[in-house]
Amino acid sequence: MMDAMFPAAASEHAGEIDNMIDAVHYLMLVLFIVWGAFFLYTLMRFRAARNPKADYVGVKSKASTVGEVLVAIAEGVLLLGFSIPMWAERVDEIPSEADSTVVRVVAQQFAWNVWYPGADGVFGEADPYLTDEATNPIGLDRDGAGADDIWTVNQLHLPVDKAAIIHLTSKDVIHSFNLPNMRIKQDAIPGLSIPVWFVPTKTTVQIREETGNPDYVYEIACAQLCGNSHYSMRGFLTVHTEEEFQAWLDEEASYLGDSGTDDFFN
Ligand SMILES: [Cu+2]
Repeated sequence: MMDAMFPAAASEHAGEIDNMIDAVHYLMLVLFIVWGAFFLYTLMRFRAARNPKADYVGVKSKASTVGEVLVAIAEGVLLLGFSIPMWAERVDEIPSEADSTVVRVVAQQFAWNVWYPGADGVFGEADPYLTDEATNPIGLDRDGAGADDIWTVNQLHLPVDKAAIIHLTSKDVIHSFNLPNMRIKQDAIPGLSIPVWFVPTKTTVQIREETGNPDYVYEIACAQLCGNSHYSMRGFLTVHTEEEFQAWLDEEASYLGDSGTDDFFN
């Protein structure tokens, strides 16, 4: 019912998250009305005019205790019955890499470096001493498995209807990788590689049709205040059909000339 207030949903698990948010808000609405009414009732019932002498016994009804227990039970059901199982699926049921699109995302002040393993499907080595902010922000070693790796800045591309596993890390401070349409948000922490997974269910073309907005884009936001240009940490996710995705990868690979630089920003 509150769907219209959420960013357009475009992943397999988005509906579950939205239902949970709805349930929490409806519970809060009920609490607001019932506790508010109870508060007004007590103001009237125990007003000075009606109670000229202090009453040292006070309320004898157990109604508020019963109410508190019912609320605690409802919250327990939301937490143990819905939230924790949903979270467990995110962190424990990561699909196999063989059946997924596997990407690394390296956050930094103030951009998202997106790294694909290239044609061999194997990520190369990264060496901090090779890092060059202009030509090699991830410090990719082009010798060995890294020869065909592809990286972009602020441009994540994925095929539709296939699990995407994103190994998330950060070069400097804590960032938070947020794909609002995919209902994904995870901190990127220096020194840790954290897997995030989801299944995008609508291509960029489809979401543009659905929203009636020909310029609609899936955004990557940084959801953790990470420095003075935190606001500018805006990336884009493009969801393709499988064929379009392959064509995009091939195009990116075609820029891997003999120049030894990676100065493509697409
Ligand atoms: Cu950030």
